Amino acid sequence: MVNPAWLPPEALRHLASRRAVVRSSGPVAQTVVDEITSAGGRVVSGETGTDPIDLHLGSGYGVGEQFSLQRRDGVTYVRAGDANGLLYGFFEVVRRGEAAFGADFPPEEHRPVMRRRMLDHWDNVDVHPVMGQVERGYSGGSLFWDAGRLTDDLDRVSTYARLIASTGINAVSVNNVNVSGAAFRLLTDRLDDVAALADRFRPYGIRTHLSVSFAAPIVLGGLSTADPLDPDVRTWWADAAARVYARIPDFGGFVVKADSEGQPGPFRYGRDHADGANLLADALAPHGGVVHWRAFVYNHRQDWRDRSTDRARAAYDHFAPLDGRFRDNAVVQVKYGPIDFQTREPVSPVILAMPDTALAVELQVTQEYTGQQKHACYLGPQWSELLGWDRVAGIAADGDGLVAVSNVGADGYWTGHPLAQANLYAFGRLAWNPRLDPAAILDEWTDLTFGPHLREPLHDILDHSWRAYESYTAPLGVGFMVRPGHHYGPDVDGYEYTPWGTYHFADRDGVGVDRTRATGTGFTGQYPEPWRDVYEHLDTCPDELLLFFHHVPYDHVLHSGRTVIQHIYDTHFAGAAEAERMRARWHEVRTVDPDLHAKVAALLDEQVRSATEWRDQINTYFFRKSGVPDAHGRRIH
Ligand code: GCW
Repeated sequence: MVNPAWLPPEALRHLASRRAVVRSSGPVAQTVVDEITSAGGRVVSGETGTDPIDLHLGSGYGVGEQFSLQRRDGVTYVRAGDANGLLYGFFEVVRRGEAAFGADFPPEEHRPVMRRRMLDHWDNVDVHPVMGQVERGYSGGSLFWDAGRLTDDLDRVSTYARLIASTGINAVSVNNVNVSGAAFRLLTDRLDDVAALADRFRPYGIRTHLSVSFAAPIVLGGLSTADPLDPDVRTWWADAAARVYARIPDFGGFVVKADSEGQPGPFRYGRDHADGANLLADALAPHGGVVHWRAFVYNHRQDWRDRSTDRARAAYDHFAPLDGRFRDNAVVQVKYGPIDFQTREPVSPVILAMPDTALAVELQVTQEYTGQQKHACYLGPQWSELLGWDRVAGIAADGDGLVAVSNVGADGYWTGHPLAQANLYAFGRLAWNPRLDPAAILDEWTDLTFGPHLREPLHDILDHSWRAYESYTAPLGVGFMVRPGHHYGPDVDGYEYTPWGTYHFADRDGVGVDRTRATGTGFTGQYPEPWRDVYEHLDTCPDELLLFFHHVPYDHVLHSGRTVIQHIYDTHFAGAAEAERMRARWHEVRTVDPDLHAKVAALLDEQVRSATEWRDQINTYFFRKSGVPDAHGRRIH
């Protein structure tokens, strides 16, 4: 049986024997009716007035996905804008539990801050020779694709749709942004597969999106060019989009990775990213679709000897000058940091630099650089910190929303590590409301999944797990130091002399990347005031980002009062010890399913092993480089 994640039958038990009225129609309203019925509730007409009711759900009270929730005279009312709002209101009732049917409470207004709350799957249709069925997937095979074919288990897709819709997700992209093999043809003769998935997402208010290749007119259409200004190319895309909408009328749109890590794009034709994005935006516009055009563009073939090229600068250099040139339905999708989903990065300056462009911020729920779902690492606090930036959280209002790479696969627990379900849940909730407290989100998830008795141990294990991961991996924002290729585990110099642009520049005297305007790559100049100066100067640069922005000697004293080298030793000993503490805490938990307990225990063993390896490789590396002993005389190899 598939693990019910945060919607086991017990999570809906307070609906049993309740009488509900549902005033709304269509597939999403039908989902709400089915939910109530399968939880043991009764959906009544409410016409006679003699039949007392407990729950009244209706849509058409305003526009959009919002809803209000109220308890009055012993009836709980959900008054929603549209059918999606109805569904979200229903799941709010689920989250409230018995309290939704207790004492009266005045109307509460709920509305999503982010307009589009999207999960991108990096699922390949074929099994990719290097990346497998899911690129950076740590949860087994794909939910959607099985060695070139559409999955036989579409019911599991429905279950997934239900889970993510309950958190507020309303868009999903079903294939990898690196488009290869049969995935090209999802746009044409394999469109039925996409339609079959869309049929499963639709009842949960989720629109289906597709990653497409910029070279599709050549590969699929037999044209000699994919030049965005070529009239035949424009016609080809317009026809392709029309065919998609004829088959899937509520299709969401395209996702495109262009001129990035070998994917084709407009540069080849001497065009820029606005030309490329607008080509697809124009094809989608008559049908109400959007293109998500990724800003993850950099030179992945740089010469490590070339100190003037800085990967951190690339997205801004390519995109910021294009602000104002993108169509309204062209969404520029920007990774949260300037490099690549590291444990700690400053916010991407692109997000702060394009006020006249619809932007979406991209996160990684899949833990490529945060333990690959072998380490317990609750990312709610990281995302919450990021969303504390007004411009990031505010993107919804004038921009487009939040996107994340999903961490789900064919695994029985959905997410590989059972506790990584919390990340999927938290992403949806933060996309709905970026101001939610990640600790409170963890309570919600725990209550639904296990019941409140697990709140305390799970807080003990997860609350600081992201910081623990940061402590035992690359220090002070310098990033990477991972094994090249698969990116799991330490390899301090693994990327140092490669073309990938992810360097730490450690030598016998110091470490870090000088990105200042004064003496470095000038990256700090991509930020507006006050950040361009905050990051530029050693006395104002936050400790946790010091080595992202500066190259400093090992005896540089941090704001914390410690030297850089002592900070490295201390945090690595502490981080690995924290992993051991997390494991010990889990062993005190007695009240969960034995299989789940054993699975998490085994993963925590691996986390402790891996954290110890990180600690020892990093500490040894820097001890050998610097020759500075640990002030506390601990064992360094
Ligand atoms: O983080 C990197 C990954 C690639 C990924 C790329 C991207 C889909 O290592 O596997 O490719 O980012 O975001 O496009």
